[in-house]
Amino acid sequence: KLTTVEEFEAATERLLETGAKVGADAWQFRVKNQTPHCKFGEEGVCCRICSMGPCRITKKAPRGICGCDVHGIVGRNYLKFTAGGSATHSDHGREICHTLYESSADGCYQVKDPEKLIRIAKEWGVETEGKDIYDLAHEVAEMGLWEYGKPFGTQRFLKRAPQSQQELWEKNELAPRAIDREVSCSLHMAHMGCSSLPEALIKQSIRAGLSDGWGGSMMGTEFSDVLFGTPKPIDTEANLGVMVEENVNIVVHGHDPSLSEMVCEYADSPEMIAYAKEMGAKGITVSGVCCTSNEVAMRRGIPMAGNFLQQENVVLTGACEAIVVDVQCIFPALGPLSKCFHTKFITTSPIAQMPDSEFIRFDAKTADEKAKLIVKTAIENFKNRKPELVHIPQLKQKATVGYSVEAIIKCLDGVANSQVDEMGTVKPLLQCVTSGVLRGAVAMVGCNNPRIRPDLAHIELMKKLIANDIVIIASGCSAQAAAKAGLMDKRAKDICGDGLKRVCELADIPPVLHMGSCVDISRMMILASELAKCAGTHVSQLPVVGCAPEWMSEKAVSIGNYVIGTGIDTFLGVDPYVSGSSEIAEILTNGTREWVEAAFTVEKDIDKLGDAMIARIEEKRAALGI
Ligand code: BF8
Ligand code: SF4
Repeated sequence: KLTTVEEFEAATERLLETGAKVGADAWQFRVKNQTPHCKFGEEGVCCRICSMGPCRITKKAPRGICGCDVHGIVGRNYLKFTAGGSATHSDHGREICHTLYESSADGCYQVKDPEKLIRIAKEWGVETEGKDIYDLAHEVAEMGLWEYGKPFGTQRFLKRAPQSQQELWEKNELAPRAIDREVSCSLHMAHMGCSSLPEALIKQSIRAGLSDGWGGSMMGTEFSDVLFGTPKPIDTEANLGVMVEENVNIVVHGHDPSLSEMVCEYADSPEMIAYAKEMGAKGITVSGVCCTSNEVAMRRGIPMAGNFLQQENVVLTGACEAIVVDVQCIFPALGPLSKCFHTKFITTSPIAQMPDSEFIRFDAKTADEKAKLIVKTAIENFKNRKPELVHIPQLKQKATVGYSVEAIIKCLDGVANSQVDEMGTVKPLLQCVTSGVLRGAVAMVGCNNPRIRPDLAHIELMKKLIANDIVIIASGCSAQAAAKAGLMDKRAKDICGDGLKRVCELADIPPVLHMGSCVDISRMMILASELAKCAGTHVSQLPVVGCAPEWMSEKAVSIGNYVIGTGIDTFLGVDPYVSGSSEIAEILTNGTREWVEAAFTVEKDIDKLGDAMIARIEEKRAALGI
């Protein structure tokens, strides 16, 4: 039985009652204070990039003081938004490169998937024969770091795309050069007195997005696999009920697995468990929020306490000894909120420093001692709990996660006909699609956003799509919504169409496949590329679309740009602040087809959004004659 959004909300209501007792604030109240939002901001027509402004475009004032029109202003804002996202994902990737560079046989980090490292090294033309695995790791990590600032050439991983996509990128000057260059070039173009031509601004948005998806994020994913292992199917659980009242609860939140992996490692050590017992707890439970949760769920089966808009709920349980964060998507609200409880809010990265937190600086060189200190701090905080405030909602679902591309290929060997099909390739998957057993695939990604009833769009869309024999690949907070609802339980096959149900049975998979965190959307690009290569088509011809129904962050816009940039139509449930410009809206929803054969659709009505995706998938099938 699936858990409903109503049940999530009832649990939240109960937690907010606890919050009321201690005077806690919550996003539900702040949203009210911020509504209605500023119209100019919503439409993207406010410019404050120079101090002659701010200028806002209206009927009466169609141009800013410098003469820039609404299309230039909306386009520049969109480009800056994208650059913010691209910088953020890519900097995460850079940190992982540094962690790989620090890896050693006897240090804090080891190489857990040497085969993958060797594969990447060969792909990059590095001599691997007879080389010590750590020498190779350092060489490849350094090459990865050069991808951020190299003066010449384009991103190495672009070669993984089908030839046709690479040609489009070359022809339209969209192939991303050094990652940092694309971010800085975007900021340069969006400076006062530079670009205001809509086409130029959107093209650069796509290029900056591609430098993320095929550059920074892809390195983040690939090197995380090298360091921490390539995900394989593993069982876990999701929702707040994974926290255990008798145990010390440590919640990891953020994005970089370098921190969360280490915390998990120490929390699981006999020494720390014994210490927790000594302090009156039965044991230690680590659970996660947001993408770092996806990372450790995919590799270790660590349970997922919740997604983005549930981060405050974790503290509101009164049973969270420490919420340990690194970077991105962390509410500054956690500082004051944790002060209402006994919870320690531990920040660890110079990139994300916040008031009312305890800062334990984490880095690759001292990761072990810092992780130990964090776990100890949490254990020692157990005694400070206020029992009258403790309430953990007993909601949770089982989930099977860990579907990297490598894992999907392996599972699908289960549906392959060993007489005709090549094993160990995407061919069986393609065969399912061509024969119509599966109608297509949707990449469901992105956040929660209070503009949309949290999780409802993710869950309703997934239910509709799987009932129509469309398999879902999910990541980020979308994946967690699915897991909380029960859609990643293999038994969810029973609410699928007959074709998908059959595939789930043969391959022993759930109908919604957890592909990881948001940087792991790069995995989706690889899967789509492999399918297109195998089918001998362009990516854009595949019956595959992307969807971010509840997105909120700059990173999500960067992702959107690289997903359409890779030839995959993308459906959004929230407008990226572009409704103020008919020209920018037209380019994003249609004009980009000329360059990359894909575009955005923005539709706020969930039902229509689902219908539009199904219609697009069927159109693509018809065009292929399948
Ligand atoms: O990178 S889905 S709320 S957690 S931005 Fe953030 Fe959005 Fe969640 Fe991960 Ni992605
Ligand atoms: Fe106004 Fe132009 Fe300055 Fe923007 S760049 S704030 S539109 S004068």
